[in-house]
Amino acid sequence: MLPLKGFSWPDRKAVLADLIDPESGEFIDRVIGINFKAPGSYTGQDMLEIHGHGGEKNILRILDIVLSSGARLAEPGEFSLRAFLNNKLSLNEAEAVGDLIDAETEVAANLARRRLSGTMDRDYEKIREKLISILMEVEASLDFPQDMEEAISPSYIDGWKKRTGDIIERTNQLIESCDWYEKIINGFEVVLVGPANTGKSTLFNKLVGEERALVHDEPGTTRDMIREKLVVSGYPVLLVDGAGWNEAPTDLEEKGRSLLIREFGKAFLAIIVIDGSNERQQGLNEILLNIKGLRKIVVVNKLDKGLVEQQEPAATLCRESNKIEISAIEGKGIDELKRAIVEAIKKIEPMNHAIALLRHRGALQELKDFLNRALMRFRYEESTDMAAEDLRSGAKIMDELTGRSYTEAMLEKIFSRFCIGK
Ligand SMILES: Nc1nc2c(ncn2[C@@H]2O[C@H](COP(=O)(O)OP(=O)(O)O)[C@@H](O)[C@H]2O)c(=O)[nH]1
Ligand SMILES: [Mg+2]
Repeated sequence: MLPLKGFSWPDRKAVLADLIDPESGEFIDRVIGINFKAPGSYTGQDMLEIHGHGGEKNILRILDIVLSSGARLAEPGEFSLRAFLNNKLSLNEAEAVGDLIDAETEVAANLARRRLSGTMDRDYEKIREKLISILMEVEASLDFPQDMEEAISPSYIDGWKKRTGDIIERTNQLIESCDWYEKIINGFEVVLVGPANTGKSTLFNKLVGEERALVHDEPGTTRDMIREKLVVSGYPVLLVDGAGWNEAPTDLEEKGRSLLIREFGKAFLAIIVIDGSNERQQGLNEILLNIKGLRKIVVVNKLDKGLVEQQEPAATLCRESNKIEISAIEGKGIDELKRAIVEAIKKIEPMNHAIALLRHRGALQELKDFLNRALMRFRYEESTDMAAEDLRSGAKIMDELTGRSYTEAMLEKIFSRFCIGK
């Protein structure tokens, strides 16, 4: 029993109490104590919360008294682990708590909240149920072939095919949601690209809000790649400034260019910056060739100098895209550009379904492979028992994803990233 004077242990009621040092009898703090009787607590066990006045010295003294009265400090994640073991929290919800704590942007926090509200568990449960109902029918057709003669008729198999196909589609959406989540954590990579001297580095600095990249009127100033993380309307963006394109690159510029080309493979979006005060854009054809297939925003810079009519291929590019006219130096059009970046991001946002955990991507991929195999066997009317085996493997994966089966190592990995007290 803790040395709390006046504390009378009612369940789930805040009680004002004086905390006394049991050794010296000295008054330590006037605290609020809340007693939670099992199973009505976060962990599902008996719990006592003590709310003292803030301040490091005071809190440490309170902690000291609690510890010398027989308590011990919790391991990182121990509260949530106990909550999981006492069925207060699903494994996925516990992990969402970790994600919520780690979230660096509002969007990431919202995704974690969506998971914490159980949307993902509900999605997984639905998939598991659907999968098991197909499996049961297939197994029945194997166990009682005579009774089920009808059941293995083509119309039945068609039903299995369709239902398996539906689960595959759902699994695909979840895998895509992992890609989205990864970008929410690591940032949507946006690469600035264009001929030399069009103002890419000036724009980079403007977007980042500091003088990060060197700006110079001499072409070829930027050769190395510079990256900076920024948050645009709550979305994390990894902005990359690299070498420009000119027609006779030096060795060093050539190296910078190949670095940039490699970057295009990972990028989410390219911002093509052209100099609107100049009618000819060096190397633009080659640039366009290199960013083929990438999402694009065209930016016409140096609005303050007055824009001139563009020669090809810039003329066509401007006509066919939603170009944005800006002055990087004066900061004109920057908000519009930011809006366009956010719009491109939002286009791929998974709206109406759960966002899976990154840790689940591998398992979801495996599930999809098993289901595709089962589908193939149904389609080519290969032996149904092989299809059943694939479905069973898929169901096993769903047991893991729903937290029905887990290993010590998994728990260790999930809960060890929590900080103490969670
Ligand atoms: N007038 C004007 N000059 C600009 C603008 N943006 C960049 N510049 C100038 O263009 C030159 C090249 O800029 P920089 O950012 O280094 O271009 P980069 O080679 O594309 O990175 C510098 O002299 C800048 O001051 C702009 O919006 N208006
Ligand atoms: Mg530059």
